[in-house]
This record gives sequence, C-alpha cells and structure tokens, in this order.
Amino acid sequence: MSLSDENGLRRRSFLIGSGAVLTASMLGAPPAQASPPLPGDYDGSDLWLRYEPVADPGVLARYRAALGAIVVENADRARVHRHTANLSMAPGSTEHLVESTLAAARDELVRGLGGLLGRPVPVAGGCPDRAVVVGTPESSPLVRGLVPARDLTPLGTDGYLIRSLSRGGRRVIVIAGNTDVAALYGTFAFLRRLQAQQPVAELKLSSVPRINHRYLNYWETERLYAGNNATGTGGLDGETGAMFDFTATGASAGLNLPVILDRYLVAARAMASLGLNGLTINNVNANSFYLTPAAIEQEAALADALRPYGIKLAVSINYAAPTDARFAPDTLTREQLDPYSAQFRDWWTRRARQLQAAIPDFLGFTVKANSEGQPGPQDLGYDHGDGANGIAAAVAPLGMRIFWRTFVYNADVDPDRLKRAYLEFGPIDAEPQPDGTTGRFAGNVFLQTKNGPLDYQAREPANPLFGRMEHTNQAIELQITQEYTGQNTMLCYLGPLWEEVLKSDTYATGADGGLLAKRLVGHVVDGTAQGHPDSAIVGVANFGNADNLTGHHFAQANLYAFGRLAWDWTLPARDIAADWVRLTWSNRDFVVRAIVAMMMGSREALVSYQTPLGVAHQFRSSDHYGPNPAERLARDDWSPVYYNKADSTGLGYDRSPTGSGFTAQYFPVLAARYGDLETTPENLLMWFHHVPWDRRMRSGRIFWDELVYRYQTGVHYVSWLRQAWDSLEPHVDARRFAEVKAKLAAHEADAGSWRDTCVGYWQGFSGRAIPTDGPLAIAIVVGGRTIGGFDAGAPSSTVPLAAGASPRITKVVPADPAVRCEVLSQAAGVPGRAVVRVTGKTFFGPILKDYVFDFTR
Ligand code: BDP
Repeated sequence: MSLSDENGLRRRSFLIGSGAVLTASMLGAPPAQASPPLPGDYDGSDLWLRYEPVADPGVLARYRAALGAIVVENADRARVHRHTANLSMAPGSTEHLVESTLAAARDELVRGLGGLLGRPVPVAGGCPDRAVVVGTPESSPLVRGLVPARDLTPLGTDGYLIRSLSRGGRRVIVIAGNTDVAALYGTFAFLRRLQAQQPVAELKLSSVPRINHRYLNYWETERLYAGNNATGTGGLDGETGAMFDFTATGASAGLNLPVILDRYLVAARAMASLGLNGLTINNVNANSFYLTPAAIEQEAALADALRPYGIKLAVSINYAAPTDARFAPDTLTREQLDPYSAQFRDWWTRRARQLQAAIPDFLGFTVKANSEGQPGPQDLGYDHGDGANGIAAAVAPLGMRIFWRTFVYNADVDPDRLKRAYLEFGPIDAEPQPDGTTGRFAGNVFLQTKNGPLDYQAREPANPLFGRMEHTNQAIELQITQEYTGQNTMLCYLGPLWEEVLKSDTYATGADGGLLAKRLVGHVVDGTAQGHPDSAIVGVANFGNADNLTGHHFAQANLYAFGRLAWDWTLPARDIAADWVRLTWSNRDFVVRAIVAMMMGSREALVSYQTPLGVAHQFRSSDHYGPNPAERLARDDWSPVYYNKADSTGLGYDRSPTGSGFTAQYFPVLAARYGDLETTPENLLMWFHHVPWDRRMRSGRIFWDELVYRYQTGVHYVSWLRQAWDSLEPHVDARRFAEVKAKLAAHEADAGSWRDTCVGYWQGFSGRAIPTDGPLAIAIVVGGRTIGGFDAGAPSSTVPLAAGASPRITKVVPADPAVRCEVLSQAAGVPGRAVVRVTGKTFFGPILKDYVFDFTR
C-alpha cells in the first residue's frame, strides 16, 4: 500500500461522524420502530405461494367486500388420466392430490383467498353475488353465459382472461380460458394480484403466453445447490438431496416414488403459477435407469400427481442406451446404433411406447450427444442431424418431440471452442433437401441452445445460433441453478441476465439481406422473427429437497423470474423482482424498494468481482464456485488460462477477424461491431479481443486500472448488500433474515477472494501497481496531515504516525464529492484502529467500503 499526501484528490470535506450511509431508510424506509416484530420460524417452503393475511386494513376490507364465494362449476368432472391405481401421499403430508385441473384451481382459491382474507371463502354453486367464477365455456354454463366466445378465441389454449362483470345486480369476477389449464393459469394470476395487493375492481385483463413449450430441465443431483447433500437444510435421511426420490435409501426408502411428497406438489403448484408446462426429470448426462420399466412406473406416478397442474414429463436419454445391459435381452450392439437403421429406431419406438403406455402425455426426450464424453451419432460417422432425426423419426408417430442440445464443442472442429457449435449445426440447417426445402432437421426436433456460446457464464454475448438456424425449431436454454453465479451462497438475481439476452439484438437479416423487423433473441425464440410456428424455452432448474427448495432464499427469485419470462419474455426483470418480493417477503413499499434494489445490481456486481469486462470462465474446475485464473487442465478448453490468455501485453481472447474469427458467425452488424476493439461494448471486451493493459477506456482510465476497479466495486456492492439487509431486520421474519444474513457474510468474503485472486494473478502479467484513485478513494486528515492513496481492495491499511501525533481523524476527503463518508470509530490511541465508511454509487448500484486504518508509530 502506498501512502501519499493529497494524491491529487479533489477536496471536499465531510462532517465527521454525521454522514449517512445508504440504507433502506434512504430508499424511503420509515423508522424501524414502526413495525411489529415478525414471526420467526418461517422456512421459505411455500416459495411465492404464501397467502399471508393482507396486512393493510383498507385493502383487506376491499378484498373482503369483493370476494365472497368461489364458483368452479363441474370442477371434478374432467378427471385427468391416472396410471397409478393407489397413488398416495406420504404419511403426514399437508398437501393433497387432486384429480382434475379445475379442482386444483378451486383448491388454490380456497387456500389463497382463505389465507389472504384471513377467513374461509366458501365454495358455492349458482352465481352468488361477489363470486369468483372459474372455468371454460365447456366446463361452466356460467362462464359460457358471461364471456362471449369471440373474446376467448384469441386466448389460444393457454391464455386466460380475468374480468369484473355484473349480472342481474350481482357482481362477479370471472376467470376463464379455453382449456382447464388456462383457467388454472388465470387463477394463479388472479391470486398473484391479491398477494401484491393490487386492486380487484373493474378488472379487464387477458394474457397469452408468447412461447408454447415452457419447460424445466431437472438435473437430479448434478449442479444441485439446494439439497441435503450440500450444505443445505431440510431433507430426509437416505435422500440424495434431489427433488424427486427414485432411489432414496435407509429411512427414506419407503418414501420413494410412487409415493408423493409435499414438495412435489409445492413444485407443481409453483410451476403452474408461472405457466410452466413441462419437466425433463433427469440430468442431461443421462442415466438410462429412467428408461427401465421400474423407473417408468415411478415416473408415471409423478406424472399423475403433476398432471392436474398441466405439467408433462420428459426424460433425458443417452444416445447409446440401446446397448445398456439393463435392457437385456432387448439390447443392440454398438454397430446397431446407426441412426438410419430400423433396429435403432424400433428400439426407441419400443421405449417411447412403454413410456406412453404409462404416461399418455409423455413429451419426448432431451438429448446431449457427442458432448463432454456422451455418446452420439458421430461415434458411427454420422452427424447431429442424422442422430436427432433418427430418434425423432422413432417417436414422431407417438406425437413426441426430441430436444437435441447444441452444447457441443468437439476440439477437432476448431481451436476456438465458441465456434464449434455453429460449425456443426449451421450447415445442417442450411442444407438443401431433395424436396426443394432447406434444412435437414425434422419437424419434431427442437435444437436446445444455451443463451451464450460458452456455458452459462454471468455475462455472455448471445449465442450466434439465434437467428442463424432459420430452418430449424430452436429452444433457448437458461440455467436457473446458479452453477457459475454464486451457487447457494451468493445472492445473484438472474432476471437482468436473461432480460439482457432475450432483448439483445441479433441484427438478423432476411432473404433479401435487409434487417428483420423483429429480431431480438426473444423474437427468434418465440418464432415471430422468422415465422416459426412452434417455440420453446427451457430452464435448468434449481429445485432440491432443502426446506426452501432452492438452497438460498433469493434463489427462489430466479425460478420465479424464469417462469415469468417463459410466459412473457418482454417483462422487465425489475417488475418481476418487485412482484416476487411482494409475494415472498413483504408488501410494504419501502421493503419492496429496498429488496428490489439489492436484487437488481447483484448480477452486475457478480460479473464485476468474478469476470469483469468480458473475461470468461475463470472458475476453479473442482466446483465452478471459486476462482482459479492460473488453472491449466488436460483439456485446453476447460482451462481458465485458455480463456484469459494473460500475458505481458494484455488480457482476453482475440476472436476478431485477425484472431479466431468467431465474430464472423454473427450477422453483419454484430460481426463488424464485435470484430473491432473500438466498437465492442466494454462489458464484452475480452470475449472478443486481447486488450492491451494501457488501453484508454471510456472512463478515461487505462484498462488495467479499470479492471481493478471493476473487481473492487463488485465487492463493494456486496458490502452494501450486507448493510442494506441488516437495515431490514425489523421488517423480515427472523429465520429467513438470519439465514440470508449468514449467506451474505460468506458472499462478501468469497467475492473478496475472487477479487484478490484474480487481481493478484493479473498483476503478475501487467506488472502495474494497484491504482488508488477509484470511485471510493478517500484521504484522511490526521494531526493536520492529509494522508491518501489507500488500496480500496485491502482489508486494512497501516498508517504510521509521527511520535506524539494524535490518531484522531479530523476530516475525510473523498475523491468523488458525491460519496458519503462517516467515521464509524476513532482510534483510542496509537497503536489503534479507526474505521471510516464510504458509501457511493456505481453504474449498477450502491457501493460501500469500510476503510480500516491501523495507526502505528
Ligand atoms: C456444464 C455443467 C455440466 C453440464 C453441462 C451441460 O458443468 O454439469 O453437464 O454444462 O450443460 O456447465 O451439458
């Protein structure tokens, strides 16, 4: 650490000890004493489906006046299929099985209205005044009479409408759709309104999802940060930590599927509340166990329990499953895995038939092939098109689909990992067919593509495949489970990441070379960009058996945000966050503002302290949590050094036309923008360029200095998070408050370790000093001497004082006049310690640094 006088800092002194810090109160919070103490032990297990009594007396009175009865005609008539004769809940369960979708809607209203209104709301027949009426024109004569058919037509199969109507002097609210599941979606949307204390008068709402298939992929225990096998809470002995028990042992063996546990139904209700309609139940590195007859019986029971909620199942498969001895004598040899052979196709048809016999609405298969050691068609000399179409042909007669993943990066294809997927898939999409059409992938194949070209990093440019696969169905795959975004320790709200991706411009062009009118990634995904009739979005889910189901209370927000975006990708992440906070934590406006503020900057902060300015994948290979920029693995493209390319000239991977040429995979506008260091957005700089240490950045600083400040401000945001959360203590229930508080402490320490490890490693190449004139830089005046030049990344600074000099800080002089300074404590003597808190703002939110000064002689 260097010490210098004044150090060129702009002078502005602050009153010592009286400066405010940015707390919830600055976001509009009333004084803490306004709140009654909150009950202490809620564990988060209801997710956002908490129906706490409405606290605002005015709102409560209005709701009670408007909502007097629940009418769901013929709720029990359209029973869904059940395969499992004795389907039952585990002993002691609190959830219950339902047999129809409208029964699920009715029961949710009973639970929801009863909870919110603090008194039971009766289920009634007829059309009483103040009724909430739910149904379809088919299920309900009342709905048929209340809602004109022409108003229902535009809603399709999944859309709903909610209307306040008055008939013969009676006021009712009708929730209707063309299908039972649409009516269920409307019911949840209505309850969400009440949970957020929005008005229920004069309702005239409708909503139609933009994307047809809105699925979760569930990876059992891989990348699971929410189960009792990690650090989690909850779970039962013998469970693996996974959401669904297929193979639990010991005390839990008796609770394996077909037994249904409470959490399965909480998950089902939560999924339905967002409109999610599909679930692949096992990891993409697939275990063929899930295709065995015994497992199919278990899956059928799960499907039975989930079916009323509109959730259909799929299974991930291993391409070489036909060679698996578990299917003997019905096995194939390796040579018979030829995707064009009848044996291969018939084998998959047989498997799909077995599944369909038990699960009539079974969706199909998710496939990871020729990727990370998984077998695939290339093992026999075929390509991804041959393989996907082979299995697709086998299941097409059964109405099933294949979700074939494009996460492939075979090193023989190109030295740059990012180029490989498009080089493999693009030509198949562009291939002229004998019938005059273009593109070889079958109609029931979806390519499932991660949002970015690498692997779920906290920031990536959009995957160039979006827009480039004009002739193929394409699903976007987002990772909800926070493998690279803090796992179950860091508070990282992913809504802004997904919003950024879905709203990023592909600059896709049409056949005439002109820019398409609708060409954001979201338009490509929802089919409107290029006229695709079918559309899909997939989230790799973060469910586990932890009490709060997601491992971190704030990780629930990511599941919630994924579901809301799956329904409508145009929603702002901020609005989704605000809804979630109201449903999950509190309806008090200042609490909502404070928690939303905490969430909204969290992802950009994480980018800043982990991988700022576009340096990618600096994770240690063991767990993808902490940093290891120096790591060099046997596989080049798994190694942090492969991505950072650190050397004495600079940092980053040159993918420009003079580098790997990856930028050429984008449409022309982006190819030009990313190809040039001058026009590449700074937040993606090192994705595309090897950036010289002394390059001048937009801030006016050189790259090295900017880089260091990004790391520091990321950590400073987390320091602010802790302090903001602490200030909410009186307004948040005790158990969850304490659990989040403990996570934030670990978060801050781990963010600091990212900064220190990475900056230290880069410094070995840049050979430059740590800059000290950053956004929270200060000088202190002690004994009439102004001392500055402190490293804002250091935990403490040692300050030698002249013999006899007082250690009292008489003035704090910030470099940026907009920051606030507060002396939290003075040193009692020398040696002694003083602490100065500096609070400011960066482009992604508030930042805070407690400078610790150790005075010595
Ligand atoms: C990587 C994960 C790995 C997955 C892989 C995939 O580390 O567990 O199998 O993605 O998506 O990020 O196939």
